[in-house]
Amino acid sequence: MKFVHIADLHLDIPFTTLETRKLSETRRLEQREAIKKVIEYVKENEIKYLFICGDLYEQEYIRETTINYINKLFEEIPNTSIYIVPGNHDPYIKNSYYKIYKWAENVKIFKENTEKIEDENVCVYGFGFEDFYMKHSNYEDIQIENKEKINILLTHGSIDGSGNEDMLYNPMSKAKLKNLGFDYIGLGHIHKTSYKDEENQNIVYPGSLVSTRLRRTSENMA
Ligand SMILES: [Mn+2]
Repeated sequence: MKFVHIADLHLDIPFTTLETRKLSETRRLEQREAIKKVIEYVKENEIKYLFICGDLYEQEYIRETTINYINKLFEEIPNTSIYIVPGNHDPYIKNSYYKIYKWAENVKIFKENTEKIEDENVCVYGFGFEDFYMKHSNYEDIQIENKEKINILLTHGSIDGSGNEDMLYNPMSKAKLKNLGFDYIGLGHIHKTSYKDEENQNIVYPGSLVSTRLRRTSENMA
């Protein structure tokens, strides 16, 4: 199967570390350009699945015009199933666009309780944030129902974190995730790609699509 997995776009983040308002606006337009390129790639290559693993936008700053913009892009790839797991920056809260907006028909948005979407060959399990923090999830209890299919888990959170902060964002253990037996686990939250970790090609942080430079000192901010 072919899929595209992205995360941590943080659309409409204010980029306050940039010197001028104009530069910040330019960066926000570059974010739009980045997701547009992803959609074009998906369209050209007839990719059947697009996984967006959290922090697609900034709950506090996201504008409706940006939501309209990305939803329009989603409508351009009606044959692609788009699966979104909300993260800690775009949680599925009461007034969230995930909840109140009428999204394109090919868009599926997961919530806190794990759901399973199944088609002929593929089973996608997903769960996301319903608040700005998730100290605990029931990921250890997820059971693969059909091992004949390709099983994929999508979520947002920290793996093997040791800091207090990691514990607030869906802390999970890599060993326990491995034990679940998924063919691929698509994650978001850490902005640095984990692809270079050759032992763990099936537990993947794609990295941030556009560097958000939330803090100058760390590449790992989530
Ligand atoms: Mn995050």
